[in-house]
Amino acid sequence: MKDTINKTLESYDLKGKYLDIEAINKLEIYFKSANLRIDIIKFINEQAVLIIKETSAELFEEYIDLLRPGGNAYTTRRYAACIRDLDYYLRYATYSMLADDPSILDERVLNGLKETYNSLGVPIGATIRALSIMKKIVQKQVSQEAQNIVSLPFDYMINSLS
Ligand code: CYC
Repeated sequence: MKDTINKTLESYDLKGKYLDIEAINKLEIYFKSANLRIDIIKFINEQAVLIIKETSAELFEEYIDLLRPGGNAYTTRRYAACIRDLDYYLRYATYSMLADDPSILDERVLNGLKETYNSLGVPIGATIRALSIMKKIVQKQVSQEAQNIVSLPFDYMINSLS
């Protein structure tokens, strides 16, 4: 698990160098965005249940067959697994937004996920769609300057599953 600070320090420590202007600039940008990052994750934490509810409602409206016999989210056990997965995506997205780094997504969410989904018949296309719906729902409720911070982890998960 990395963030901008330990990523920068690790690389300068490896070179045995003091932080140069390039590193300082990078850190300054990160520190300046810290309050915004905190505001975003505070908002998402408070709205998490609603965000997941809206995401699943939109997803299953588009992919209604998933809820019917033979669909991957059919039976309450599998429906619950799907809602739980959406919650994982949202929670880890907030961690990644705070760190400004996607490595936690690789470590905790994405490693082996495609293989697991394929072996259980969880449709990856619908999962990617769910991530993009979730991203849109969060984006429309945050400020203009928060848009990139919000989109980064969702785009990262979407790319990794594509
Ligand atoms: C299952 N989702 C799973 C499983 C894992 C994950 C490991 C198999 C084990 C289990 O059922 O718990 C995902 N587990 C994770 C992730 C983490 C983790 C991401 C990181 C913290 O620990 N089905 C659909 C929808 C989609 C869906 C498109 C919701 C977006 O049709 C999800 N995931 C889904 C379903 C299952 C599942 C239905 C159960 C499949 C089954 O058992 O047949």
